[in-house]
Amino acid sequence: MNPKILIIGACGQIGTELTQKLRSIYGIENVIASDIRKMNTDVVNSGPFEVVNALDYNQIQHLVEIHNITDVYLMAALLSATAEKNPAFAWDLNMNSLFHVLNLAKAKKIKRIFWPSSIAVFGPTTPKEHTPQYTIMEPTTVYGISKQSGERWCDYYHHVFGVDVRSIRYPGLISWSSPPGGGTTDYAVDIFHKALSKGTYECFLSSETRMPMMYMDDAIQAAIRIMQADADTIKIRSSYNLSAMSFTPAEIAMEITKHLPHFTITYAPDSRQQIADSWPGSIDDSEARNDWGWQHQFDLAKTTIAMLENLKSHPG
Ligand code: AKB
Repeated sequence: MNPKILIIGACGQIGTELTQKLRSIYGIENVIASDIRKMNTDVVNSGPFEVVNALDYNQIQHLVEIHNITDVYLMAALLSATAEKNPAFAWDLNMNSLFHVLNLAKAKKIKRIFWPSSIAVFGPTTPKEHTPQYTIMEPTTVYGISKQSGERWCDYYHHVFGVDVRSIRYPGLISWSSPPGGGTTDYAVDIFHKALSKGTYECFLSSETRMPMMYMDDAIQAAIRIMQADADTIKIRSSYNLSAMSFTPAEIAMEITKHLPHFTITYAPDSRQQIADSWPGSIDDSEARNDWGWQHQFDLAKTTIAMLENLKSHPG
């Protein structure tokens, strides 16, 4: 039987593409998109849409009941750079929206939850290269602290209450159809826009800052794959490491010049540099590959081609 899906935060960077993909797989009527405002016409006009505040348990419960929801994808969150500017609200949104959905599952009102975690759960004391699934985790950002706490609660709700929650630790995400929203990895999206519009880009991180990244198609594929997997193959109920590629600003700039030979990059690191320096350079995701068959499709070369082609054919 098809799941009946509610996406909370459907107008954000991941939610926008996730909504379209889930609608193409499960049918438009089976995927209810929701967000705090009607912020994205593609999402709002392509199927059922509800305005919901992710901090309001009663509103979410009402939607779950009237639409007979089985699966919730909770995508609403404040990302790393924005969270540093508003720590109290970031903690409130990132934690309490998760509790609401976990409690709905505990009360058996929904069957499955997808909740994204992040490489931000790691910190400066974590091994930097090939960061293992199980390792030292001392995040130094508000966002990282909220994601690490969220992971512990997911694991707790699974083991104590039998809640079927599934999660992955996303690296930086690169997408052309929707802008990123206040993260430290956003430069890897901005750079393509500026390369095409201006031929030059001033990067807010230093040239050698290596970070794990992923093309949005892979990120969406991962979310759907982990949700489709048999419950007993999901051995980790906190969150799975997930990896596709790692590069520095200098390396992505070099890749862009293969297609736009006159492109230039300059560097003016700001407060986001400190956040980036606290995160891993590369991730070991063998558990996700072994347990539920995760495989990425896009490396840096393929991502660069996809970004440039899609932005050229969909300007503005
Ligand atoms: C951010 O930069 O905050 C996010 C993330 C790595 O979770 N893209």
